[in-house]
Amino acid sequence: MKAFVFDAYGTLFDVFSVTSLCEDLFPGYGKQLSNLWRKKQLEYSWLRSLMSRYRDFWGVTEDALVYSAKSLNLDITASERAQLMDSYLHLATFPDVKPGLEELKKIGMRLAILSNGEPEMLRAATESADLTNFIDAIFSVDSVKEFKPSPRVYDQLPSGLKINKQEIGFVSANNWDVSGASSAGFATFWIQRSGFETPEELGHPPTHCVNAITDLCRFISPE
Ligand code: 2OP
Repeated sequence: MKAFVFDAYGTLFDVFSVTSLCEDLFPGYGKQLSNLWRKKQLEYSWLRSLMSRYRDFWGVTEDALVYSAKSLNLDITASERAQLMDSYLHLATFPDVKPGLEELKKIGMRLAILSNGEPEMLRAATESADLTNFIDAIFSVDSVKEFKPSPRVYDQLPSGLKINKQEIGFVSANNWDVSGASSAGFATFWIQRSGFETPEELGHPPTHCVNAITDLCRFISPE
């Protein structure tokens, strides 16, 4: 294994760090709004792939926010919408992210991101979270105009990193994303932070399950 490639939203960045702003803007609805927003964001990405109607993830995320607010009967102003969208550029990272990436970098691993995110939003979130020094490359679905779990998305990794598929480990906390990467032939690491998530019934299980990014270095044998 020469490189670890990480999913972004839900794996490095905590998409539910928007919940407190949702609650400030819509008291009593913070949790519901942030949960529905994430659920619809993913649904729209899958639906758009099936419809062959790609729209970048920033647009998909905004559409999902508008739908979610409407469906909860929340009157969202243009400025509230902009504030919530802006929070996507400054998401918090999970506590294991920085120490885990630091350890992997120290032992010489190449580290990259492969995400549904559109390149500019990924760059902004990476910079805001102070991860730029750890990440060697950022790959986005935007280059293939189809969302995960299309195999075309994962297949850009070997040529992008200029290494063999067998030398790449794909890391995600999103179990369906792990299934997609496993199905595309990559070694996969499912980050199960809560430890009790149900594996997908999609027939392509993770190669390894770990509790945190800090557990990944034990899979690398010293040279
Ligand atoms: C990502 O591609 C799946 O949202 C997740 O970053």
